[in-house]
Amino acid sequence: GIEASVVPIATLGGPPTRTGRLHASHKGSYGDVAVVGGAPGMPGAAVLAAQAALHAGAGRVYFAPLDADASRLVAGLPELMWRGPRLLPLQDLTIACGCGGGEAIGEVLETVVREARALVLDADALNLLAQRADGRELVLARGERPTVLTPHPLEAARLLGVATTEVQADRLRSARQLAGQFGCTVVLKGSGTVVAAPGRTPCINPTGNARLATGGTGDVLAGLLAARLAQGMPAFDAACAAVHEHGAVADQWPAHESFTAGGLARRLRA
Ligand code: NPW
Ligand code: AMP
Ligand code: MG
Repeated sequence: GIEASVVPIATLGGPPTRTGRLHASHKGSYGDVAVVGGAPGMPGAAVLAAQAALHAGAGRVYFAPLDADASRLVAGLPELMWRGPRLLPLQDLTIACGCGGGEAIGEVLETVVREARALVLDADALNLLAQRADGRELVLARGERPTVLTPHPLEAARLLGVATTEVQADRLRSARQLAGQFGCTVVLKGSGTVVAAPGRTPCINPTGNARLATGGTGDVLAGLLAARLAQGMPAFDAACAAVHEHGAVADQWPAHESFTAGGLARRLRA
């Protein structure tokens, strides 16, 4: 008969492997991300977020484009599981939402915000929140759950109802104000990204450079952040880690290589 088993059976809780993942882990151990976005004219935003979530090591990535045309772009990403926005099992998923959502995000935003287990709200999802009289209540309604808003200065200005110059004049204060208003973690993007959350000392991210000033890098950050939340990191920690890593990849970019948001997504690691 067989006398020896030469490979010990690893258990969850054993030492991490070289990749930092546990031997006996499986895709269910690393969380699910659903990307809802990609309206007509900007399917790429949702594709970039989904690609970032995959490369950052999310266990499964569901893709719910708001424009059927996105199908042509996801052909190169067979790892994605396509769902209509209304077919997602939202309660189990972290949602990177509003990446290039356009007006169409309005049809699903409420369901997404009410049902998701954790939330990343970016771009048009934020613009829509700013327009809705009940935007604040919508986010606050579910209380304690990992939620991160990722506005750039103009999106932050829309949420606060002030001019962009006012946001930029005191970025720490603006980020804290938004965190207080929405009761969640806020990432105020731009050079020296600020991460703020109620009851936490805000952080100013030291990484990143003007290479990031190109279309789609914000969408990549949303996908990366969703992956970190899906992997179980608390919201504030996930936000700090994601902006640091996003900037560090741009800082370490090979000088002879052109920089694109797609290339940035592909360089992310679990
Ligand atoms: P300015 O020019 O200085 O007055 P918008 P968007 C300001 C999708 N995308 N510091 C700046 O204003 C997104 O996901 C799709 C200071 C800038 O012109 C959204 O859904 C892509 N100011 C949608 O497009 C790739 C700053 O804000 C203005 C700033 C629209 O999003 C691209 C832009 O804000 C894009 O991601 C800073 N650091 N950053 C795709 N491939 O499908 C921004 N501003 O009008 O809200 O437009 O951010 O392009
Ligand atoms: P978005 O405006 O949504 O496309 O997001 C742009 C991303 O690139 C954010 O993560 C910004 O913080 C980052 N970014 C843009 N410009 C700069 C810059 N000059 N220095 C550092 N980061 C930047
Ligand atoms: Mg953006």
